[in-house]
Amino acid sequence: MLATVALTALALVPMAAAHGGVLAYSIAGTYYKGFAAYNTPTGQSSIQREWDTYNPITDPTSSYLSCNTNGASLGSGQQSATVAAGSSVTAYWNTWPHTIGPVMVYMASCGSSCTTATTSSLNWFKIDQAGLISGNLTGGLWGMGELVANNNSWTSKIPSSLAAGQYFIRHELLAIHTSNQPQFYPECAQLIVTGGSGKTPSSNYLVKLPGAYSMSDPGVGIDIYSNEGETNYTIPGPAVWSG
Ligand SMILES: *[C@@H]1O[C@H](CO)[C@@H](O)[C@H](O)[C@H]1NC(C)=O
Ligand SMILES: *[C@@H]1O[C@H](CO)[C@@H](O)[C@H](O)[C@H]1NC(C)=O
Ligand SMILES: *[C@@H]1O[C@H](CO)[C@@H](O)[C@H](O)[C@H]1NC(C)=O
Ligand SMILES: [Cu+2]
Repeated sequence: MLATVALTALALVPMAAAHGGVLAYSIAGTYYKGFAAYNTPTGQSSIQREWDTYNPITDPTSSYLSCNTNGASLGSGQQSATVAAGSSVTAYWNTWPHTIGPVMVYMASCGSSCTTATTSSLNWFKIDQAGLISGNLTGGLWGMGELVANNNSWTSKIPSSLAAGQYFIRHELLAIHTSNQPQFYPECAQLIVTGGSGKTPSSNYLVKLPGAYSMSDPGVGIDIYSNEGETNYTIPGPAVWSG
């Protein structure tokens, strides 16, 4: 019995270690711990929405695509980071095991409250992305490789003209090392943006998640090994809105 329990625990660890997500943030210089996946939300307090597993989402139309598994709010434990438009946001992952695929960062306005918002109903816009930076599909430098080289972190700027208000920031890694089997790793955190100059993205920059991606997108249902000499990659989703 004890042996069975020990083996089960051992079997789970490598799976968790093989993937992961955003564990913490530095927002305009202040450090915030994220939600602790694999733990009950009861008693947790975080700016990050709940997420329950280090495993990827493998269906681009999954209902969890916006903010990961059970991305419900933490009730009274749910917090938001107050930050001026134009500030930098750094997300920190666990030791990230994948280097092939793009990094994408989105935001969405929540209206009056992010804590009560249903993330799949929001209008998301992209503020940052990096796909194939140089070289070819199998041997080149990807956004995700740059993330790994940079202390498993990614820094983006909140557009300085963005209208003040309550927003999500959503970091997404799309690992494409397995042929025709995308792996999406999204995590969301709540922000209260101050300052700015009242600008908002027009409708052609706004998408629903799920809704923006499909397996037929060239950058989603992709077999990099059958096209390894190619040096172009089409990052899925809308164009970046820079304000
Ligand atoms: C590297 O990332 C960790 C969080 O994973 C952070 O605590 C540390 O400050 C970072 N180091 C540097 C040099 O930024
Ligand atoms: C892809 O890039 C790698 C690294 O530069 C190189 O070794 C390899 O030959 C390239 N593959 C093709 C098919 O061009
Ligand atoms: C690379 O460009 C070609 C020609 O435009 C296109 O057909 C192909 O889908 C692109 N590859 C990727 C991975 O986006
Ligand atoms: Cu993985």
